[in-house]
Amino acid sequence: MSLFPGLSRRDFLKSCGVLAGLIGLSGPMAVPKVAKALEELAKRPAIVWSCFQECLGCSVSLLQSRKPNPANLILKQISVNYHEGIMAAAGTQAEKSFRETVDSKDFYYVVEGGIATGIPDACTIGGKTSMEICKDTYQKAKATIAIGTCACYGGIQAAAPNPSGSKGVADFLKEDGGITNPTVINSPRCPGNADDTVAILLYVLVKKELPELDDLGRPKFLFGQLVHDNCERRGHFDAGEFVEAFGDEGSDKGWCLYKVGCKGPVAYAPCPTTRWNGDITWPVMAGGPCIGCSEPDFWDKQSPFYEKAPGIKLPGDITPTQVAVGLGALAAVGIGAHAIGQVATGRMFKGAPVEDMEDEGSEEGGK
Ligand code: FSX
Ligand code: SF4
Ligand code: F3S
Repeated sequence: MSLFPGLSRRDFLKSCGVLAGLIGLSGPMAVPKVAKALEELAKRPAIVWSCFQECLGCSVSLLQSRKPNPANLILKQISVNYHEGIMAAAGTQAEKSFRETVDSKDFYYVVEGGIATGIPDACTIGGKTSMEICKDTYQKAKATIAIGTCACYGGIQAAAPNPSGSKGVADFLKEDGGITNPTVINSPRCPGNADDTVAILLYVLVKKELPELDDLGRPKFLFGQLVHDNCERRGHFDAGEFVEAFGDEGSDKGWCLYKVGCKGPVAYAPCPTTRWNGDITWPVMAGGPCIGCSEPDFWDKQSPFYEKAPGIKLPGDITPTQVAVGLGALAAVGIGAHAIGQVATGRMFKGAPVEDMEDEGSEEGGK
């Protein structure tokens, strides 16, 4: 009998190909490797999923992924032994499942939501605070993944004045939990994205190692590029074609949203490629600007949401003299024509060119 009921071998291998691409595997062995890992998943590794200070959007995002979809494929194969938001069990029965799984030390820990460190009692489950639960469970898990910006960096609860002292898991463990250099894989975006969650789980299971993380704890294979780098409206940015006000002619034509507040040039996330609602859409595609939700403290640092991100140089801002001098210098050190083109249009060095740091407002809006 198939390990994946309802899925033909052909569709199964097709999904394996999609997942291999997501975690950066290529070559003839990529699909067999992923297939083997998924078949191992059929033995149902255990997940403990905590819901702390959040809106449950990350779980809903995962549950509403489209069929057939890699997320569904994996969810059917994982034993989510404990999930406060969606499990059928309640009370002592739920507690029992939690305790047994955590004590087995044979599980992966997923955290959704911020940790209440200022008012610990602001978030309690079964009489224990989020601080107590998170630290104890982290110490026993095989790996810990923070899903959504709340679990990564505190999220909306952490917006000034942050009354509950909300923090992301890694910051809490380090600053309040007494754990030096905690290892937490951060998967931000508000809400967390289903394909990111699946890709990270699969990466750990297939490669048997943690992905390389950036300085904010995000896997580089997912969060290594700016939203701006892969945006379908990027051609309009480069051509200087901007929406000046919502509902104008530029809006109808699908032009760039930078001038109405898009923070794509400062937000590191794979939104144009791993999207929402069954992979159908993402904020910019739906006509709204990116508000930089993949970045720490985005509620405070990326707002006002409908005003331009400071410090971004527009293509038309580059004078002919600057271009000539810049290209001459690059040619002198032997950089190829393609690379020169990327630099001239701002597509190298992580996307948009940043203006001189002394420019007005340049301290805000960045990472
Ligand atoms: Fe936070 Fe998840 Fe934002 Fe919500 O539950 S990342 S508030 S949309 O979705 O934790
Ligand atoms: Fe896309 Fe926003 Fe960049 Fe414009 S500024 S190209 S809308 S990410
Ligand atoms: Fe968030 Fe911007 Fe992506 S708002 S979901 S990082 S497009």
